[in-house]
Amino acid sequence: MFKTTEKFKYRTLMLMAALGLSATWQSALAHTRLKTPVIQENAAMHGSNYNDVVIGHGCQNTTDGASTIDTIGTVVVFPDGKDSIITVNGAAHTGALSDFVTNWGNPVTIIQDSSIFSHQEYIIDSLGNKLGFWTGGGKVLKAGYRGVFPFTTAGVVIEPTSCAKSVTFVVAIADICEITGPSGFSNATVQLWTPAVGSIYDGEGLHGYDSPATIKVTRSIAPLPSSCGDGVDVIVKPSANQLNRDLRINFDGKQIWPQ
Ligand SMILES: [Cu+2]
Repeated sequence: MFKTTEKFKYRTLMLMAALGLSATWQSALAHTRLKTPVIQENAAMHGSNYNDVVIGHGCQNTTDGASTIDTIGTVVVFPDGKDSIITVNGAAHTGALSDFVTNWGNPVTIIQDSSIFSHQEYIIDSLGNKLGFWTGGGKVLKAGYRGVFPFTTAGVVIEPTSCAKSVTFVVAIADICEITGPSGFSNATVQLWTPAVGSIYDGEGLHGYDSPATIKVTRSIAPLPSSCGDGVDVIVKPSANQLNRDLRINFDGKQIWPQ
């Protein structure tokens, strides 16, 4: 039979074990991600899907590596679909994105909101397509708190004659804690949730290395052609060229991050 003190010790140990487990589990989940990472095709007139970028934690201090540094802004960029890196069941695809998606080009709409950061602005290509956005300034996102940054994605329609059963878009996100140039990127200054495609934002060795957010569009309108068998999974990543060009903050005509 347990004495009271032994019972207490046992319970404390079990509680500590449980807390340890949940802390590990939470930090794995706490990377910056999209709140809704899987959606269906959406062909409705002006179809859109409401979503959020969720910042799970700030930057890490150099003393004990805990995420105690506030976030001052974030940049979010979707693949432009022009020079993007496309794989089909893991194998490189040399054709165009239009082989699998009929209407990619202008994927992002900002939902106006200044509850955390004061500024929101689109990242556009030379044709005015909205490929992403940045938000920053005003208040900080305090370390230890989560931040939710709303936006919508345009409805995605999978090419009906293709064998794609899903198309996953890999998103590049930078959560900025301190403004630096690329040589100053560290766990204390930025959290890079980018695919490692050889851009200046790869962040090799840093916390979020090659661990980007994704949004997966599952086929839900036209049935798979019978010749497709089980169908294929398509993954679309932004190119290094695109990230080097688009993953930045321009404000009043001046680049303010990275610098
Ligand atoms: Cu993390």
